[in-house]
Amino acid sequence: MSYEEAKKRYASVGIDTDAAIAALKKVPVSLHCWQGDDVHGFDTDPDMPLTGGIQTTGNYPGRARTPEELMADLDTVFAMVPGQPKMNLHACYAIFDNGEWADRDKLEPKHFKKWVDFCKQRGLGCDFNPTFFSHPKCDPLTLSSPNPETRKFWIDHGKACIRISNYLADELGQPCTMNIWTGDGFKDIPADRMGPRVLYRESIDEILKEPYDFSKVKPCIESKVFGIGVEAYTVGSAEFALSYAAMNTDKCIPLMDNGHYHPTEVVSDKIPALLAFFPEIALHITRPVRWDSDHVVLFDDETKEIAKEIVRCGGLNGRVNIALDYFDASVNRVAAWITGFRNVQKALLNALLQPVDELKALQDGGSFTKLMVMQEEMKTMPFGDVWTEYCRVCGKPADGEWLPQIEEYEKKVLVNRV
Ligand code: RNT
Ligand code: ZN
Repeated sequence: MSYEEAKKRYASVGIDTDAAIAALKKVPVSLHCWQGDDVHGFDTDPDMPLTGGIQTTGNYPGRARTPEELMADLDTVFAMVPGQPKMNLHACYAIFDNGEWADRDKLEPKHFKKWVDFCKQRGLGCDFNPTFFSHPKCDPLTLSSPNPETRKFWIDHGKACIRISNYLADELGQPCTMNIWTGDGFKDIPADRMGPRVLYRESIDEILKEPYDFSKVKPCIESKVFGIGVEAYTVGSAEFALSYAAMNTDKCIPLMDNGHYHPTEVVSDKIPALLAFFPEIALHITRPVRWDSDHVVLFDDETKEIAKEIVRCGGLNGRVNIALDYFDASVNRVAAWITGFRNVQKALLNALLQPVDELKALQDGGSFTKLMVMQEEMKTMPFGDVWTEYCRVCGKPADGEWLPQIEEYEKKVLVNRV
């Protein structure tokens, strides 16, 4: 079927495909830099293990080892994805000039100047994350450590990151979300579950005392259920993170990562619950397989439902900050990056092509039979033709056209990184 025919089919249920395409083109989706190098970064020795209870598995060739390699890979991703990407950096991706180095508590905006130049040249905004893991000062706790010296180091890191986020927002003219996540927790049953949480709360309070304009720098609090090696207790649990955000709505927003809940809980259902209270929320879109495994995002049911809730709740108008968070080292990393980004675009486009008002009227009128049938029949609409048109309008390859180019990039560039 051609786009023109698809457009007519959608018009028959009251949907304007051109309007959907035009709307999606403008929605920023934050692309995480850490898929390109297995969450290593550049500020610690290359043998520093990944800590914090997160893990990349696989040893596919081609991991980016330098800022230049990572930026080249990012450009390859940008060439293959439709829509409006935004960069998302972790503090450990600081770029130091000729032998200069600064520890995390001493990081400065200048260590991100090269990233600012990179974003400016490409017209991108940039989000930011303090890196509270993979560092000798994790004892293994960070912001919730009983050791005041450890806590101070990490509080100073958080403050430095606010100053850097402020710099990114000012230089790039777009708000910067700054996500606070720590892997703090215990492998086995703790004796004191409240103490670390009180310290964590106080540490975040200290970090957020660093001045910032909340319309430009948006600190987020991300919760988690458990990590590898921290199975029994997570300091920043769901209740902790949500309560912190709820008690500090003038200072921060909650962030939900869909890998961070029990397996039968769904973030799609939590989005409208939070938006009933919070003016703004943030998301990490990932794919948990049995645990928070951070598999590449697919065009699967829950990703589609998350996108539908973002659209239905008016989240595309700035109320939902959308970011990606997955890391797979078992396949071509660049192809993984592209696949996840394109799938989030697909899910958002699909959501924009739903007859939201009509379905809502059916629900409100109690017509649940028709609601079920219509929702099912929307699944066989010619979505693929609208997707192909979206890629064309954005000047990006359609499905089937980009992988051969990445295979070439692998042969020419990635395999040489040994
Ligand atoms: C970990 C969290 C966190 C990290 C990134 C690297 O479980 O999801 O967001 O993945 O900060
Ligand atoms: Zn996350």
